[in-house]
Amino acid sequence: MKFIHLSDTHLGYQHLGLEERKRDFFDAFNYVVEYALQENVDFIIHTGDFFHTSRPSNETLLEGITLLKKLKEKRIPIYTISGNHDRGSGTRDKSPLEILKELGLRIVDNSFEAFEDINIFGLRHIHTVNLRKIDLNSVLQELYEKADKRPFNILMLHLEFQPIFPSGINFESSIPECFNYVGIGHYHQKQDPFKFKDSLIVYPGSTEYTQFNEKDYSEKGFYLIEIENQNNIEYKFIPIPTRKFLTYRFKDEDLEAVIDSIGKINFSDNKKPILILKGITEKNFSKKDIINLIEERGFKDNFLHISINIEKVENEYEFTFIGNDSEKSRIEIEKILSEDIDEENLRSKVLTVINAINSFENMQELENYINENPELFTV
Ligand SMILES: [Mn+2]
Repeated sequence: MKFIHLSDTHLGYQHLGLEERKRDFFDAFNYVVEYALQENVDFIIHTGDFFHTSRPSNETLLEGITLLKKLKEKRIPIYTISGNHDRGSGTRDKSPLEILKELGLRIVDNSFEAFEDINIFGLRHIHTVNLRKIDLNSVLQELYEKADKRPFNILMLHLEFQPIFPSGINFESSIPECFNYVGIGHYHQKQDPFKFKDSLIVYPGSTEYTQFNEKDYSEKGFYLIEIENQNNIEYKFIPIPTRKFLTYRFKDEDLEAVIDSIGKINFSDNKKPILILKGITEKNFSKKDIINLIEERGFKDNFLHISINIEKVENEYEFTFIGNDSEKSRIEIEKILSEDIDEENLRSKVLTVINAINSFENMQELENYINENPELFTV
């Protein structure tokens, strides 16, 4: 038995406001679908955030339809759960995933499906604030009991677990021992699969970069899983050829040399890379000045997008928490909170809200999310 596990495809995400980036998210998902057809896998599991928003554009819905049609034609079932991005606005409207149900998408939100000798269980995303109020272990145990017994059991989750999310829940108290394979979405950086008691825990990460973090760089892709029996699960990470992000650093004295070396990059990819320039400067020059330098040398058009991050020396200690250094800022925030808020529950709630805010790309997205999920902000 052979299946694919992918996650967090964020279809429709117009990263950096660019049409090309939206296309990249489709291409990455399409790569997995084509791979599935070529390998003729038995089925696919997708652990949430299929779409980037609960209101994808018509164009994005059509992209989803295109992908599912290919799988339907080859009779490859795909099972998914609702992530925090695509779960819809509850009572007011249907989830966009419901539309794809007509094309064979199996939504396994708080339910289960059987595929031959395998049970596939799933839970929709639950915000960590609400997760703390329930006994997840019992919820999952009860779900397991509802299904007819089968020799292999898969569980799909889209939740925040420690240690990746320090304010999240832990495996020990939340995952019962009845599942052989626990596939987890939500965290966008892939992890090497590991054993927790009798379960294999697998985080494939997202299929494209929703933000690029050089420090925690990890390749994008998905897992191809082969089940021999309960005790023998083979896994292989299959990389997706995504658009490249190139990061260069400069100081005042070496800016020209750095720009020259950027001009010598070999552009063999069919997708233009994204250039990230990070510099520390004492001079008073702007991003525009650097773009002009690159333009003068005639290689501005080699890149899809150029992002410049200038840090003035006198501003070295300025603290901003939305940006690339999210890990550092999280620790800073926790420190500030622990000094200012005595009450443990309140502190953890504030931290969760800050973490949630951090995961949005812009103000509009955040506003939409708050409007669509008012229950998150009531105790
Ligand atoms: Mn996601």
